Amino acid sequence: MPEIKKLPKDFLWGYATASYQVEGACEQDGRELSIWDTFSRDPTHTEDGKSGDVATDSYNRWEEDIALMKSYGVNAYRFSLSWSRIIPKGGRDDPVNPEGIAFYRNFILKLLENGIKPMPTIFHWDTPQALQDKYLGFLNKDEIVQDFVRYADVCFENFGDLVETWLTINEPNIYSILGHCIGAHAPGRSSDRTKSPEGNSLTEPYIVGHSLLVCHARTINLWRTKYKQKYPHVKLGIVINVNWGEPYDSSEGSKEAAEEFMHKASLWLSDPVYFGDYSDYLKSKVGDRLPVFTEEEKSLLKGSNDFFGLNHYTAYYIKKRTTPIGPTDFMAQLMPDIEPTQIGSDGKEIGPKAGLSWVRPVAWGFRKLLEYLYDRYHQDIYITENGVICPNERNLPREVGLKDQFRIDYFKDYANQIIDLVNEGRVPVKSYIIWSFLDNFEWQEGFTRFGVTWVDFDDKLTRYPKDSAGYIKKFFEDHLEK
Ligand code: PNW
Repeated sequence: MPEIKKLPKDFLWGYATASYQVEGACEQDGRELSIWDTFSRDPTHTEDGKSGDVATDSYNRWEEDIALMKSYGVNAYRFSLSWSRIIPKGGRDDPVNPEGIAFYRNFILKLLENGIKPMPTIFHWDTPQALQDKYLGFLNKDEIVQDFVRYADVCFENFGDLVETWLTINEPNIYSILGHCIGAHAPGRSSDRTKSPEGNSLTEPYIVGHSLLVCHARTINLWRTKYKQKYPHVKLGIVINVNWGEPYDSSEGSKEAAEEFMHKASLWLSDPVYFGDYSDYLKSKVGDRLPVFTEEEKSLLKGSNDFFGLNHYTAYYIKKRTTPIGPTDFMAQLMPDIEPTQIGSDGKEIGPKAGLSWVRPVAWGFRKLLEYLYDRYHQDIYITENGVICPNERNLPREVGLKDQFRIDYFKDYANQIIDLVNEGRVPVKSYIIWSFLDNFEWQEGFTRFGVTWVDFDDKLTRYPKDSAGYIKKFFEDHLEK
């Protein structure tokens, strides 16, 4: 028997969700609406015409969910806090909702009681509607920053004694682009004038991304000045979505295109966290559409991560654009000269088709990306999301769907990249958090099946473990040092 390569026993592994995708209870116990409630209640905005009003009802089934998670063997759980449940109107002078606080406090205590480390995300896209109405949310940096930091302060004040790992903001790149360029996500501002006559798709994503970064920086500054001394062991970081862009072929053009992809899709919002400013490369490409940080903001941003929070799903080949941009092409408006493709120059597909067109398993891309990020930032990497939907999973009957071998293969290949990199001493990866614990509300896609747990959306939202949940449990039993 070959010796099994191990991960250290403090390696964090478990599953992730986000408040709007699972909680439901959207007007229960004082919660008020977020931009996602408003957006998804318009049936033209989701694939199946459904909203997340009920989602998987995890707000009411939290004890059952924690028990299930415990049975999966995890040692960590990443979830997000709903801003409008904690401060229903969102603003710095608005009242805190005691029921919201009690819910999350009990929830976190129960996780701890079960040996599961809480990894809360402060903001996973559900901006209070009241703030969107009042001043257009993240389009107004000076307003949102004050409200955001007060919200973060309420979170730290109430849960700071229980949490060792905080995620400030989930995927500012996706929130900016999908919400303010192609309009597929809330608040639905878009280049398509029939959807959003007031939007300006080429500048707004950069304004929103900028505000999110300043919110992150000021939240970290708040922590470091007000709480760090009391809880010195606690770590905080922002989460960036980074997919891998592989040059389509060995031409200079493809190499340049791949570099442009990495910068414009992702490094855009991670470089400032390490270097205090956007890269010169990005500035040269985006020009005066890119907002400018003040000197104070630069110094607060630089070094504001204790780790790199990485959400990663897939890889693309990148080449100079040769085909016209489609109206919903993800990110294309912001990078019109380059073209991501899933077919290589050898005519072969980059990976097998999955249940969502943009995700294909490409485990070698994960390895390349982890090396690339570590060489750029020299910091611990926490994988905060990674996952896949099986082909046609959305339409399968349950008995078939529970046998999710496609997902098992994906996790086996991706997790093995981490094990290799850690054992080679090449990249310090400290967590593997899988998207997702449950099938849930997948934003504009409506209800899909990203989970290791099948949720019966037609019958009482009953939960059924898929084969992958058992596989992963055993995988970590075998690979974590005792
Ligand atoms: C992430 N893309 O979103 C989010 O953090 C989760 O809330 C979400 O459910 C999960 O990934 C699966 O999609 C993304 O189009 C949404 O490249 C879209 C993209 C990437 C990430």
